[in-house]
Amino acid sequence: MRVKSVHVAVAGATGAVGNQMITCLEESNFPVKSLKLLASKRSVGRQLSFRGDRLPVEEMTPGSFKGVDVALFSAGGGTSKEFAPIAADKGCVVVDNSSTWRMDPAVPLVVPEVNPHAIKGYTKKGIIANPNCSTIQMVVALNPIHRKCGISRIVVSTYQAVSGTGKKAIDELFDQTRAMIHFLDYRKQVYPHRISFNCLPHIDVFQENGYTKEEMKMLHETRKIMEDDTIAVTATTVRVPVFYGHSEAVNVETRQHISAEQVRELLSSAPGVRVMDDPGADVYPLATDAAGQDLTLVGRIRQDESIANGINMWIVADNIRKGAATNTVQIAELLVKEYL
Ligand code: NAP
Ligand code: 12T
Repeated sequence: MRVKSVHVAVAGATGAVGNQMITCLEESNFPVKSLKLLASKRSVGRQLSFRGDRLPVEEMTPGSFKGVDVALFSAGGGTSKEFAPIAADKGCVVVDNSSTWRMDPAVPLVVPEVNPHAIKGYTKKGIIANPNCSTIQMVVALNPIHRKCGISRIVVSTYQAVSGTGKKAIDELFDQTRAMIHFLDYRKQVYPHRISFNCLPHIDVFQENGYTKEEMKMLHETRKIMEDDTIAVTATTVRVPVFYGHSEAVNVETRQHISAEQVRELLSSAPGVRVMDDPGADVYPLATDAAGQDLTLVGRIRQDESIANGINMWIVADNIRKGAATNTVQIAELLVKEYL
């Protein structure tokens, strides 16, 4: 079957995620007829490479989306809120990376390995939401277990890389680390405390219930993607001094019993997953294994011996790739192939 070729725009093309989106479009042989690169006024005059061409970065304005079929957004929540409806009005389908539209009942929230069928709901608003990075890698690994034996509760602690916050946070970890090892004064701009040689139990903003917004996203988004509002989720999300790759310690309680060996076997053939689990040989997934590739890596699979039906595991993925850009491009690929 010949896939039709489309006019694409990347909004936030100069950012950590937008830049990776351009790379993912190249790597996936996405059927791009033309590519428009959008960012703020500050970036006008810059050029970025795509398939051997140098393309100009343009300022995003309401007129930017005329003639664009698919727009991949990663230019911040405020920008998505303002521009996604404008783009959709012009007949463009938006795949949005911000948290703005994720819980809107008229907007599908999609992880292709889990709920690809939900994409068809794009027609309601012309917007499809890409989930939060920590949630994506968790549901890729847990959905096969949920389908087989029913997950009743998830307890998760995350170890999240600074690249999730964007370019400025990557620089902050680098600059603070350099200052520390040279005994110089360090500066804080992005995070409220020093991130180098530290762990901050604080991602996104605090809510009235004492949880952070990141922790609450893991509850609400997991239920929406897995299409099951009975799953209980409790999360503690922590920023660690790692550049790329989020790690998660996950405990699941299931309705039916499953052994660690059965989980290992189930996940060995699960889409988008690679099992790396050989403690005797010191094999378990690391952020450095995850960085630069698209699979969700799972290891340390073992029985939770404190309850009847429980499993513990360690889940790692590249937060900028599968956690953001890759998942967005995979959604757009399915959209073009099956629906446009
Ligand atoms: P970043 O590195 O700070 O990049 C931000 C991008 O947005 C830049 O291209 C910037 O352009 C552009 N931008 C900012 N204000 C703009 C405006 N008024 N008009 C047009 N473009 C504007 O951030 P990032 O890490 O790539 O993240 C971008 C967004 O993606 C985040 O805000 C978040 O919503 C989303 N995100 C989602 C996940 C996820 O969990 N799925 C993970 C990370 C990020 P200039 O270079 O011109 O300033
Ligand atoms: N604050 O898109 O700082 O919901 O790592 C993703 C990552 C929000 C989001 C982060 C964030 C999102 C972060």
